[in-house]
Amino acid sequence: MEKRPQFLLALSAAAAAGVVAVAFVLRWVLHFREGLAWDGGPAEFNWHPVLIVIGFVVLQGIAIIVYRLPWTWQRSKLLMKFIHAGLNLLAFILAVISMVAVFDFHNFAKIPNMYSLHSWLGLAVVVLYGVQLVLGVGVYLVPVAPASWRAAFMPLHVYSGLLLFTSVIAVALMGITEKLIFGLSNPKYKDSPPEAVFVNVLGVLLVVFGGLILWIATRTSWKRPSDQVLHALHTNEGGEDNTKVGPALSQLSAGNDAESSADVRRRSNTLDDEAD
Ligand code: ASC
Repeated sequence: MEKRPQFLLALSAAAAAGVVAVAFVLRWVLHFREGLAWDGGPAEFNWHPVLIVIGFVVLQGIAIIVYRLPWTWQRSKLLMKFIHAGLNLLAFILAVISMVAVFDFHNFAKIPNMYSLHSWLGLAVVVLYGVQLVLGVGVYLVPVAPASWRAAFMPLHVYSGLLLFTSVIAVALMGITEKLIFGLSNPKYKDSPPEAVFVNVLGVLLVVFGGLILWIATRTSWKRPSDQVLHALHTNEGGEDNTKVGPALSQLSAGNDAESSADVRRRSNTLDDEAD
């Protein structure tokens, strides 16, 4: 792997930001707020930020970069796809439970639902995440889609995934801000009580975590080797500098300009199998 120390640095920093963000959201609801319960009250609402940070931010972030972990490159691609899909499914389930907690709490306290921009964008993101999950499983896990479809859909799958992840963080920041404005009275948010400062730091941690995950996910040289080969072939990057993706690409692309995606895919699977 190219620039392995930088990769390990970015990964450790992301892991640290993720762990500290989870610790912060737990301390927020357990120390500054009403704790956690499932009773229709404020302690039920508190599951919302906790499950969003654990599931929708951190687990989704891990799901995005599982293919980048060099020690998994010896494992089959199929296993990694199950882990990627499984983590995303878990993140989706936790996001849904976290929304049920909010609706429950609102209905119990007779607070209107779905009036804020946070709620509109949040619901949209959860629904679209579900669509992304179903399409991802349908195209890449169920062995029916032809390789040409898989390849054609991949840029959209990657783009939507990163857009959804970024949106989740943006919507979480809106939710945090809302809660601080609604929840703090005497002293108010504008008076910067300890809770306000603490939770502002949680927001900063979410942005740092998101930024690191996006950085790791968008470095082509940190891709799983067999995927680098596919990427280079699909984008014609292999033309000038074959050394970028190692000897596998030179072998694959030599005299293979008209190679079909099916061939590429078969070869890619072979590469994966060889690594097993
Ligand atoms: C898959 C898979 C990939 C892509 C590729 C098309 O199912 O494992 O790496 O689709 O074949 O981009």
